[in-house]
Amino acid sequence: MTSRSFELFAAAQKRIPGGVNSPVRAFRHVGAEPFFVECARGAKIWDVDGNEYIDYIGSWGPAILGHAPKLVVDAVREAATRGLSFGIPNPLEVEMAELICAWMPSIEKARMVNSGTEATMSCIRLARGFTGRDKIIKFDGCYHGHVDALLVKTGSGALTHGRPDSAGVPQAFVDLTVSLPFNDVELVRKAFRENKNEIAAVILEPIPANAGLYFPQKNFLSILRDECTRHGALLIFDEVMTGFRIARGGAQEIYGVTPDLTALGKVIGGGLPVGAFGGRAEIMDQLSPDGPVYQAGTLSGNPLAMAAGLAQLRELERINGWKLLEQLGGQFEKFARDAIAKAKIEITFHRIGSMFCLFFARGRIVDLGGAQRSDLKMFSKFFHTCLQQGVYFAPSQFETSFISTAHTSKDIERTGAVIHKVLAEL
Ligand code: HOZ
Repeated sequence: MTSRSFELFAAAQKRIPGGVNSPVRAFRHVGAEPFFVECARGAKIWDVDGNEYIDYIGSWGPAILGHAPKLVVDAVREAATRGLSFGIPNPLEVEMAELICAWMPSIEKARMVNSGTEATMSCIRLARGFTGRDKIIKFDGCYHGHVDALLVKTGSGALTHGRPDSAGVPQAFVDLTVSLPFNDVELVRKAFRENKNEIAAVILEPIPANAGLYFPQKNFLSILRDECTRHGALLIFDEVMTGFRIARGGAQEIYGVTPDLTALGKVIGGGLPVGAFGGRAEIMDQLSPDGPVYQAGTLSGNPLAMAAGLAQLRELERINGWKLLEQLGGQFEKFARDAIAKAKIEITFHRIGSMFCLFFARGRIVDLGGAQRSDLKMFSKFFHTCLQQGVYFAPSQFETSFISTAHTSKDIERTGAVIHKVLAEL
């Protein structure tokens, strides 16, 4: 622990619960205290004590072009000269909705919100309003923000801190949520049979990235699609992490499965607080003022956030960022696999594009149960030793790390050398 960070954290703990504004930042999973950031540029962050790190969090996903890319900062600055928030429609909201619909063809209409949590929460309400049903199927370890109905066997900070079911969520809400192991189609079919005509929606991260990172098995997503259609339920993809990150059209493009509704966030805000949700027009038209489902927000479609997101997404397309991220991810994977092959301990490495995770567990990991086999002590040692060497990975086994287009081959090479050294000594 460095001294200025130590002082700041002591002060923070007096006035902010747990000293943090979001539990994943607390470093408790790795038995430590967080460092405080002085500034961040490109792939690097510097803490308040002058330490430099190669950052593989990127603000938990938004910083796909790296930190503070000039063109995004310029776009925000320029938008700010015209006003910070209007509470009246502005042209950038239309541009953003058009871009989202063009890049993700399952979305015919989109609405902007301020966070991924709001996006999934709004999808659930809309699905209930559209179907006239109350129950939801979700999957163990999938995290969809801190929405009451979805804080059941959830992932991310709740799982990290050992409380995947939150206090404060009324039992009546929990009773409406069926949480199942990911990748188990038989249990999905059984749940539909046992809750006939009661399921409003199945919601999932098509690629779960909040309990580490694992993947849908062959046909899992298409079977979910068929089951939802057969039973009159909506299929909701939470692409807050994967949307516009792993491909221009997100996980739905990669797997070729069309959801009814999609929740988005992170990269679409370019680092400012943003979420969005969208889907088929007949469903989205149920929203107020056209329809009976209420959903609103003073800052929704905020001009600064729209300007930042549009600048980031257009630049990503201009440089074909997805191709570059795949190259960097491939390079990272090669270094990581070489180091793992030489290590004495069992590690399972998962990657898709610019998202990756090292599980300190052996064997196939396709669900939360698999992720929970990980050796958390070993993970913690790995995390700290990498941090000491200037490489910052997610401070929890139950999170995913991210590469940005600002990472250079040299950064990746240096990280590879660090992983190699650290794993050899574990
Ligand atoms: N969704 C982020 C990754 N699991 C966590 C962000 C947060 O909870 O602060």
